[in-house]
Amino acid sequence: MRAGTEVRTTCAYCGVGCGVIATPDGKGGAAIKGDTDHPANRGRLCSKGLALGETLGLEGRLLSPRINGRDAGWDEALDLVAARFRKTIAEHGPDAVAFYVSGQLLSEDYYVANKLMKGFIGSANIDSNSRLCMASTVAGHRRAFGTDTVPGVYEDLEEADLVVLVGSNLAWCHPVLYQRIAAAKQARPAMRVVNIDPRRTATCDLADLHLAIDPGADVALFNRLLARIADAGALSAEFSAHVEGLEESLAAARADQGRTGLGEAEIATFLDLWIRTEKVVTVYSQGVNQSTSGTDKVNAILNCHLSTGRIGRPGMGPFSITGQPNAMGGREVGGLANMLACHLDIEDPAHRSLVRSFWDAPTMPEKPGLKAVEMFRAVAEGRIKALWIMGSNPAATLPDADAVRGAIAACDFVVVSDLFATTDTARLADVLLPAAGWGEKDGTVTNSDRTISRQRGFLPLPGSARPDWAILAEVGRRMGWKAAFDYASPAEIFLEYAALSGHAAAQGRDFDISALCGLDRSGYDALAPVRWPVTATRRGGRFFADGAFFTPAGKARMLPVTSRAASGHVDVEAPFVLNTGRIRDQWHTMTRSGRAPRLNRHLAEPFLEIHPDDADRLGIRAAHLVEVESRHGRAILRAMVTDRVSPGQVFAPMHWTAEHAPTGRIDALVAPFTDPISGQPESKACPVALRPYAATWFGFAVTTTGALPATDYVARARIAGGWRMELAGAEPPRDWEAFAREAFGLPDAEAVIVADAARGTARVALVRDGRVQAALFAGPGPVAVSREHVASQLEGARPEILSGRPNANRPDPGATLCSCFGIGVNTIAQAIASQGLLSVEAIGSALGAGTNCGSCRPELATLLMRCTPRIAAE
Ligand SMILES: Nc1nc2c(c(=O)[nH]1)N[C@H]1C(S)=C(S)[C@@H](COP(=O)(O)OP(=O)(O)OC[C@H]3O[C@@H](n4cnc5c(=O)[nH]c(N)nc54)[C@H](O)[C@@H]3O)O[C@H]1N2
Ligand SMILES: Nc1nc2c(c(=O)[nH]1)N[C@H]1C(S)=C(S)[C@@H](COP(=O)(O)OP(=O)(O)OC[C@H]3O[C@@H](n4cnc5c(=O)[nH]c(N)nc54)[C@H](O)[C@@H]3O)O[C@H]1N2
Ligand code: SF4
Ligand SMILES: [Mo]
Repeated sequence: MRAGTEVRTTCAYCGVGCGVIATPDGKGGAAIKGDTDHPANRGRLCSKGLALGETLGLEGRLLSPRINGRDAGWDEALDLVAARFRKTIAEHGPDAVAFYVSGQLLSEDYYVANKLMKGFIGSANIDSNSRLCMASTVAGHRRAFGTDTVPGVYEDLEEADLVVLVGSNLAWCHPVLYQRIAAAKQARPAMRVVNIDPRRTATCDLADLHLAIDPGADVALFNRLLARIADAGALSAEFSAHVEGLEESLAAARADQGRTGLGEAEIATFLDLWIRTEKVVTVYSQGVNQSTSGTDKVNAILNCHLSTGRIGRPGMGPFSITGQPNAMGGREVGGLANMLACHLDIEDPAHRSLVRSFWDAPTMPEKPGLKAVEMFRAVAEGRIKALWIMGSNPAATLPDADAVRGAIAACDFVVVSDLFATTDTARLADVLLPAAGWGEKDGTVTNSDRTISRQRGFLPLPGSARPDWAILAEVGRRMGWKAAFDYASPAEIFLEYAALSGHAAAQGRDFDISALCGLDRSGYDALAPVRWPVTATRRGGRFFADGAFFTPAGKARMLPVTSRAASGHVDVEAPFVLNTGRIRDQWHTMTRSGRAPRLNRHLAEPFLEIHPDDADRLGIRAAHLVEVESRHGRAILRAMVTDRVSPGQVFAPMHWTAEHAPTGRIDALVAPFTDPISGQPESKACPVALRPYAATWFGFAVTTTGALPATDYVARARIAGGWRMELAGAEPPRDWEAFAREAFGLPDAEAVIVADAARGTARVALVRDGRVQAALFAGPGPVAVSREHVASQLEGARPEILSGRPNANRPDPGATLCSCFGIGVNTIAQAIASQGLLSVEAIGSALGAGTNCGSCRPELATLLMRCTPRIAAE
């Protein structure tokens, strides 16, 4: 793509699916802005989307295939993969091999992977990280609707009079949707928002009511709602003709004695509001899905909408929002072990034979394959002997992650396709295949409201990297299926897929994009965002207002469900419930977002939110370290003492891996409990024990080298020109200079040392040619230096960096809140106080903070609340 040419594509991250305009600079980078024509975002982008340009550099990229650590050519690598898979299948049968794929693949990649495994290898052992993400929703939708259909569209969130968020930190995880709701609420102040989450998150800023529900108790609450709907005479007589199972569901709801942890008054407020507001959308995400009762939670929510007929009409309906950019597309292509392409069912013989004959395939599995957690158990037990992982980092993100890491390491033959060789999973591969990444590859993704958008390449393929679909098709051909995998472009794959969807629709399925199978190559290249269904007669609307469902009887099914406690409540030796999730500026295992210095300035270290009462009782001090232990593993995290979490509950982010903080791998602790129906793991309620970590020294460092010190505790993050690190240990080093040289890999640098033996503090700068290569600040307690200042001084730094703070005339900005303009929390607090700022808008006019992407606006509002009363009191 010529430098300066604008290319329309779709964001690489979340399921909002924002349109992005990338303008390549001709040097491997690109300027990024929001696409005002894209229906998902109309020009808005969040902090992560805006920083995409900072993640494109080739540093650390895997640029050629590798076999057992040595560079290899594609022919050798692909022949080896094809031969080892063929041999394993010949010796042990098709179920001895597996693919673990990802909602971050494009639909075309995903379609080919699924076709190869199910139709040609003849096993259903292809599962996806969507099992950890959307599986409970898929199962709940299929139970209720007969298909995995999202009934609504994004506009419903704006047209609703009540938006209920259940287990969703929308402000941080779907920021542009959050802003759409915020803008709608500002325009129509009568609109109400309820947030149901055990934690008080940034999303609460928009909420009129926050229900800090007990972990796992959502079924109990929505059963209360269903019973009350009936009592209040709010059942829809008209819609009931389209629904089965009302009586049984109502009986189960009335009988449910489950506790919610909420007060009767707040429950009553919520029930009344829901019942009296016809236009209600219930949005839900991982607080619902990632649970041992995830599928029942989904159906408990759907029951309420079905019983009132509030579904598929403007401003009303249940709304599952997807996580990954192509989580939805993966469901459509049948990327889960229990699905076939185009929402066809693996258990249905007619569906199997349709897909088999359409593909002209030699075989088709008759039963579902292994779901993610079972799949890695089978790897551990040696039942799976050849495994191919694409676009995911399961050694860090599956529950019981240390066991998963061990299983992958011990597997006979492991192939990993990724952009990087250094992920926790890639390090375990026998064969590493360099995949093309965002900005380099072409295809389609489907977002949360069924809108299909093109991702378009605007950079050349780096090194010998190839798109995933092309790698998969090559392996298919080398395994002997030349005609079936004879694709020359993603367009050919898409057209085949669109044609199959027409046949699926003829079998009574919802997913139908058959009108797109007439596209030619240039039509595909130019494809504008389009919401499915896309048929000769229908385009993109809502589902189910007409009462026509995809079950055999054509009716929706309400399901009797009963609440049960999360597995997190049962362990006396591990009395805390560990909840896990996301932070605003990082994406999963940080392989991409972690490269953007500006995204590391918000929260640079793994942490544990713990209630002040619990912290007091256990002697855990703010900013000190805390050791967290479960039956499966152990982590050391920074204590963030806050009443955002309730007593007895703690929260940790999921993002840190061995690459950035070896003791921060939170999934090492998470127990592999799964939902009995969906197989989705309970990532949000694991029993753990806590204790203070007895560090005798703490350190903060900046370095130009990438070396990861072998200290008891380390967390590193990229900054301009190098890395910043937090360090700690049980035994203080005897010689700080020697320690620094070894830790940062700088044996020959000159050292400048300022030490205070009495206090036990030391500051060491390692210098080469007058330039600081590393600076370490250490002491017996958490070190108080201006981290932002020190980090900003690394490029071209002089030994004066050791003062650790800016000159008196340059105040310390504090941790960055507004990442677009790089404005720190201290700067904002200072302006609130000195200028008497009273609103987020006023902060914006004074400093610019919050006026670009808006992702920090909820935090600005919280800061205002904290700072303003103090001003009033002064
Ligand atoms: N910044 C950022 N955004 C992302 C991602 C990212 O990595 N970073 N990842 C994307 C992906 S793949 C996904 S799946 C989405 C996830 O998006 P979300 O689901 O919004 O994010 P989480 O932080 O995983 O969890 C949401 C909330 O569920 C709450 N919760 C925990 N247990 C319960 C419970 O029992 N009941 C209820 N009601 N709530 C509970 C948690 O306290 C948490 O605040 O985010 C997407 N967007
Ligand atoms: N404790 C806990 N665990 C969780 C969760 C939680 O809330 N709590 N959430 C779960 C959820 S919802 C999800 S979605 C998962 C996410 O977990 P993962 O999918 O394992 O995490 P990512 O870091 O997104 O991994 C994506 C990998 O794909 C690579 N990659 C990027 N683009 C491409 C490409 O185009 N092709 C190829 N081949 N590779 C590419 C990246 O470099 C990265 O290594 O984590 C799950 N795990
Ligand atoms: S909300 Fe942010 S991360 Fe999600 S698609 Fe839009 S720009 Fe990307
Ligand atoms: Mo996800």
